[in-house]
Amino acid sequence: MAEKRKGTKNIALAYFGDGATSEGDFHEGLNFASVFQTPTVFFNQNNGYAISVPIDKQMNSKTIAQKALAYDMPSARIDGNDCFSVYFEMEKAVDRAREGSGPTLIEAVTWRTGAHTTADDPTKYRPDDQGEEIVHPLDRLEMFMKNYGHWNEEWINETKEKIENEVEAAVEAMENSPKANPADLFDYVFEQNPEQLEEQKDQYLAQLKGD
Ligand SMILES: Cc1ncc(C[n+]2csc(CCOP(=O)(O)OP(=O)(O)O)c2C)c(N)n1
Repeated sequence: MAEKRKGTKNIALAYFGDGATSEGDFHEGLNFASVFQTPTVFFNQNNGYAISVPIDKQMNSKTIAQKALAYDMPSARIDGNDCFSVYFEMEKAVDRAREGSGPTLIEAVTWRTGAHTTADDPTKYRPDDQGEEIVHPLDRLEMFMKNYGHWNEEWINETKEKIENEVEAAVEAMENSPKANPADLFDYVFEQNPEQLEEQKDQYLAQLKGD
């Protein structure tokens, strides 16, 4: 909305999971964007689970895309594992936002191949064979490129090497960056910390020092 008021062609992209759509903020956000016709694209990554909660236990609607109807907002439910579908639907929504035609909701249906976090164990709540048939989007793209004669082994290898080097350089830069000051966790929220927070800060810093 700020960009709209400033008169720029900038837009905002909001990425969120299926679980996020059951939070109030999602609905407030959609309503606000619709009322003020903000240049926003809401991109929902529906991977079927909000940590351990399957989508049919989390909502009673058939799709996430249909929720846009209530806000009179265009929406699309697409195959989120299809790079082209994601690209072209996103392009349409971005163009619409840029030309001042308001927000869009995209529901990209995909699958979480691994755990939610390292603390999560999906074997506890997902049948082992569920999602077995899903082909990874990059593997699908590779198959497409090979089938249609766009696969250039040399370019692929060069690109892989370039990306690996870029990631390694970023990791090295990160590892060599100055260590954060743990006291920052407690500072800069209140002008003056409440007593309890000061106490926690002292305890925490003492613990880090091994006192
Ligand atoms: C406001 C708020 N409520 C609850 C949580 C706890 N929480 C963390 S992740 C998560 C589920 C998110 O589900 P989804 O949006 O589908 O993301 P995904 O599981 O696909 O990563 C919840 C409930 C939180 N981080 N913030």
